[in-house]
Amino acid sequence: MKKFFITANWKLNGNIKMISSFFKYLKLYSSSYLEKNTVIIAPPTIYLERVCKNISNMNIFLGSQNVDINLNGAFTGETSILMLRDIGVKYVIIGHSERRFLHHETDDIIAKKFHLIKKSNLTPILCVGETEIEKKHNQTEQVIQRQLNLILKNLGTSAFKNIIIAYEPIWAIGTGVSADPEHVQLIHVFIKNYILKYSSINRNDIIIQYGGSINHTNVKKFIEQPDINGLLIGNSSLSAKEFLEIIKIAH
Ligand code: G2H
Repeated sequence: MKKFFITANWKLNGNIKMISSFFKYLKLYSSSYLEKNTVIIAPPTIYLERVCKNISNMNIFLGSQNVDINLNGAFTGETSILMLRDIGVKYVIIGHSERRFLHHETDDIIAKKFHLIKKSNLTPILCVGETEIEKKHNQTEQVIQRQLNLILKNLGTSAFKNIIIAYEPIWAIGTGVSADPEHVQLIHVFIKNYILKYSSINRNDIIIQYGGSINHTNVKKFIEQPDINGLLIGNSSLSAKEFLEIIKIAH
């Protein structure tokens, strides 16, 4: 059976004490549950190394929540892909709606980041998704196409090899109201078909996570959908107990 990809996106949360108790709990109770799934944890940049030490003998991969478009130089406050790779990061989240809207990241910036991550042999987790208004106007597919197009244009048919896409309808993020799993399934099929139109990759190699208000009570129906290949989890990944509950259900 194919692996399921579960990413914890801690966003701007966590501290030294939380990290220590989080991994103490996971080490005690996770045992075999981590093996069947690919589990990725993306803490705030300042805690990447600390998390890296904690996962050293666990079946968990290190993810970053962001990366700069520059490799080095006079860019105060930024972190480059070379630095992330240097400390053991394997996955990088880009295009999250919080970065698109709060940090004014355009499709162009996101496409540059995508390219850089792939060139460095790390795996991008590219977030796409529509706002509530766009959904009301039936523009979901159009918005997602726009979010994918620059990447396709820049990288061509190989663009979507060895990457993860996360479909995150913006209205479902951190609201406690998740999307309807069957609707998400349809959107994932749409994304896969769109990618396959322009790529030489195998359908089974396209990995699409769903993100938006996932918790242990609503996760089962998402996991049951054939084209939901993983989850990007915010709030519910901050508690080791809740996060592990979700992993166990996906097991
Ligand atoms: C969506 C998700 C994780 P949450 O942003 O990326 O957050 O699970 O809190 O809705």
